[in-house]
Amino acid sequence: MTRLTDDLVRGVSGSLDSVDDMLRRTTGMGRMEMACDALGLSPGDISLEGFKAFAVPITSGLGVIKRFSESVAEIARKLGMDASVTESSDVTGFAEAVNAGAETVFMADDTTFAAYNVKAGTYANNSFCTAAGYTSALKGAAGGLEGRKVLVLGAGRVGSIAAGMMVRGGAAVCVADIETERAERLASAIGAKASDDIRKAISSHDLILNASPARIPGSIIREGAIISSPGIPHTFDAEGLSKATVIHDPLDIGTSVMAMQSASFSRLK
Ligand code: 2YJ
Repeated sequence: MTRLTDDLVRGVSGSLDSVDDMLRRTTGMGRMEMACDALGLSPGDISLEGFKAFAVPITSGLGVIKRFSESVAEIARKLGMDASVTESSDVTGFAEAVNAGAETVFMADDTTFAAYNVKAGTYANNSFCTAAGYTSALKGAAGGLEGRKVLVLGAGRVGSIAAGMMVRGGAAVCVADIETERAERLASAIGAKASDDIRKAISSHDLILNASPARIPGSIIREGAIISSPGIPHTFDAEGLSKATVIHDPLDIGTSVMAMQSASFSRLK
């Protein structure tokens, strides 16, 4: 799985408003509406009054990513939470958050990014929430996915979850992966089709959920395509960006869904 980097996270703080604008423009939903839609909820279903959240820097593995915890807390604040970063890291930081009355504690190592709800004793997971957020964004931008052909690029964690969600939502899903067998395994498990020709699959789809790190050349993207693209690194050329509506940010969409799912564990009205 791709790990975020200092460079990818550096721009997040400054782009919170533009991500919200981009979501409104392309999907008709702002961050809050998209996050709730991804969870099958409405903003009015969750009360965030006095909701305390903390992001705890985690030093294990490859260590702390500059501004990661700060950016997570900023995203939670944009949703109306009282969110901050703990002074301490790791287990001491977790204890600090709980002692300060945290309802949700965000923390990520190199494998898992979780938003643990202290009251409910359960957590929101970034892979599920990223898949749900980008699926909701694609659905919003496409005006619904039922009966529509959607290509899922990448049969990893996020792609697999998103593909399953879209099949259950009535979309005709085709899965492609550089490891053809992985795409075939996923497709047969969820009732989708698999393609062994990625270029052909891209050029024959108007709706794409790109959960892969692949660079998609603009020359094979259809004019007017909608690409909901959690994949990191995010590399589209000028031609691709001019032909397609591309929905992407490195942290905001997935984290927003996590924040709202975690809150829903204890604050559903
Ligand atoms: O606290 C920190 O600053 C770091 N330990 C954050 C690490 C962030 N982790 C990742 O980027 C991993 N790829 C996990 C994200 C899960 C994606 N579904």
